[in-house]
This record gives sequence, C-alpha cells and structure tokens, in this order.
Amino acid sequence: MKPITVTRPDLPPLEDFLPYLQQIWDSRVLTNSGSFHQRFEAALADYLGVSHVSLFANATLALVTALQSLRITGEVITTPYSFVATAHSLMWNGIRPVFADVDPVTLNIDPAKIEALITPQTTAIMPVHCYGTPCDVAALQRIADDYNLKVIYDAAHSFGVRCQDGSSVLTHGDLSVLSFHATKVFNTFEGGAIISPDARTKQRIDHLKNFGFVNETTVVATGINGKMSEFNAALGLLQLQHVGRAIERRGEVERHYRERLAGVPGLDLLEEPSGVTRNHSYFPIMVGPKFRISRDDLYQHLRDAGILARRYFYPLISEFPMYRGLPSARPDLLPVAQEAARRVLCLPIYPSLSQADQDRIIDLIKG
Ligand code: T4K
Repeated sequence: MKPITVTRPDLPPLEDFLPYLQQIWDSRVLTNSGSFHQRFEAALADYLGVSHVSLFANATLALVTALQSLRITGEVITTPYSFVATAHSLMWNGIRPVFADVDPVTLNIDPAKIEALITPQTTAIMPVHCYGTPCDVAALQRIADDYNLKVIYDAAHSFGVRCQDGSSVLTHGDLSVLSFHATKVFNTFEGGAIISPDARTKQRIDHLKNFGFVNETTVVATGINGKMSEFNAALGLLQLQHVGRAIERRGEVERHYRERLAGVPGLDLLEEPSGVTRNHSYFPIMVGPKFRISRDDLYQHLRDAGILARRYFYPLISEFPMYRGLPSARPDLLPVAQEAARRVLCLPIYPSLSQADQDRIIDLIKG
C-alpha cells in the first residue's frame, strides 16, 4: 500500500497549466520580473488583502533578505519551536538568536517571556505564527514599541489567515514572510514572499533580491539572487484559483479528526483560536503520559502501518549543534517548548486525504 504522508501537494490539472507554459516558451522570458511575476504579485496582494508583495525563490531567502532590508544586527529574540530556517536566517546575517519560551496554548512565542531577554544588543523580535495560529500581535507590538524593536514575522504557515477583525495576519509587524514550499497550504513547488507595509520598503527588498541592482549600471546594496522564476509565478497564478477550495477541504479533514479524537485519554488537541479565519495547514496532536503508548511508539506504530506522521517541531531549534551552546538555549529555560516538542505529532492533512484513509489513521491511534 502507498504510504500516507503528512502532506501531499495540491496541484491544478496539468492541462490547465500547459497554456501558461506555452506562453513562457513563446516569450522566452524565464525570470527577472517577467509578466507572470508581475501578475502573480498583484493577484497575490489582492487575494491576501495586503498592499505590497515581493516574490522570492523560497521563504528562507526571503527571511534572510527581510532582516537585511531592515538592517537588523546584534541579537534577535525568537522561538525555539519552529522549523530550523527561522533561526538559520538570523545566523546567515551574523545575528545571535535569543530563544524565548512559547505559550502553552498557542505554542507561539510567549510575549511575557520576552522583556527579560532584551539587552542593549537586541534589535528585533522574530516570532512564528506556528501552524498558522496568529501570535499575540498586539502584545508583541507593545513590547516592540516600548523598546524600539522591529518585528519580523515568520509567517511561513500563515497563507490566507485572517485575524478576528478580518484583517490579514500578514499586515502586523514590520514585515511578514510566507512560504510556498511544496509542503505548504499554497505551493509554487518552491517559493516565498515578503509582505511589506509600504512601497519604499518593497522597493528596497526588490533591489536586495536582485543583487542590489536598480538599473543596468547601478548597484545599491550587496543583494542576493532571491528571485522567483516565471515557472513558479505562473503556477502560483493558477494555484490561486484553487486554494480557497483546498483550504475548505482541509477544514473538513480537521473537523473529522477533532470529532473522532476528542476525549481520547492522554491525547490533547490544540485549541481552535476563536474568530480567526484559519488555513488548517497542520493537525498536531499532543501525546501525554496518560496515553496508552509513548509519542515515539505511536509515531513508529503509524509508520509501520505506512502512515508517515511527523514530529513538527522536534527537536527544538535550540537543541541543534549550532544553537545549543547559546545561554538562551538551556532546556530548563524553555520548559513549555520542551514539553511540546516531546509530545507533538502532526497527522496527515491535505485536500485529497480520503475519509477512509483518515479513519484508518484514527483507528490506529485509538488502538
Ligand atoms: N519557517 C517555517 C516556520 C517553516 O516551517 C519553513 C519551512 C520555513 C521557514 C522555510 O520555508 P522554505 O524555505 O522551505 O520555503 C518541510 C519543508 O521542507 C519545509 O519547507 C517546511 N518548513 C517544514 C515544516 O517541512 P521536511 O524535511 O519535513 O520535508 P519533507 O521533504 O520530509 O516533506 C514532508 C512530506 O511531504 C514528505 O513525507 C512527503 C510530502 N512531500 C514533500 C515534498 C517536498 C510531497 O508529497 N512532495 C514534495 O515535493 O521539511
């Protein structure tokens, strides 16, 4: 039997994409801000309800560039409970990550833990809207305002997420970074974007992602090559037509898990944030000591049956060799993140997951 993976990319019918490819073949414009790049940027801004989008080849390059664009240096306070690219983007800029523990309900950075970590070297906060659950953006902004810090959101999981007031979660902080990786709710194979609040910031980011070029002969910064190609942009344009339905279908998968897994002894489900328009990007369960087997035994039990659930995010970023020597990486300083990493298991969730397969996963979990 074919394994069931934690996710399976959603793709449009191939024949719908062929006319887009034909246009690329005809024009021979493959990259460097061609017409698909421009159209996708505009369509995406419109879809997401934001004013300025800069497309990137992936979210990691976008994070590195976001930090460059705001000239962030010194120390940045961030979460250990994320994908390693969050902290790596700091290291690529010679910035020291300072890990703050997470909130036990949302698993996002806990604003109450931040102030004690601020030093004269602190220049910014880099929170993650983990699993697409919005951070406490108001509390984070208050701290940033009090201490004159920038806020750069790693919004890799947050495509299409809207706050209680209906605004896009991407409009908070100084910059937000999206990922369109194959494993994300919305994919362009590889891809990412920076959402900026104004045209000047977008312009600086657009220079930085194109080697610092302003025109044929002027280079204003030590930029990088972070551009998205026409292939990825064309796919993104087409994917926008389907993503609404894909998110709806993910919602149905999540509802079914919640119905059938509610009340299983030793299993906790994350609270659904009230009033938030969600994207159902991940479905984490927290396996506690009262569950009939350990989290790792459950992971293996599912694997043996061809169900490839994943432990996002275990190990914590702060446990990897390049981070574990940092003073803020001490496990006893990060008890909530430690426990989440020990307990979490992300179950398969994607639009084409059949109810029969889902029921098989649930039955295996329930034993
Ligand atoms: N910040 C955060 C908070 C992130 O979560 C991420 C990425 C980033 C930043 C960086 O974004 P990018 O630079 O990637 O745009 C995956 C992804 O590679 C990574 O993008 C993602 N987070 C992370 C949470 O998950 P792996 O090592 O688990 O991927 P992999 O290859 O094991 O894929 C998982 C499953 O997905 C596979 O078992 C099968 C399925 N799959 C995967 C790929 C790549 C497919 O069916 N098709 C595919 O093409 O990291």
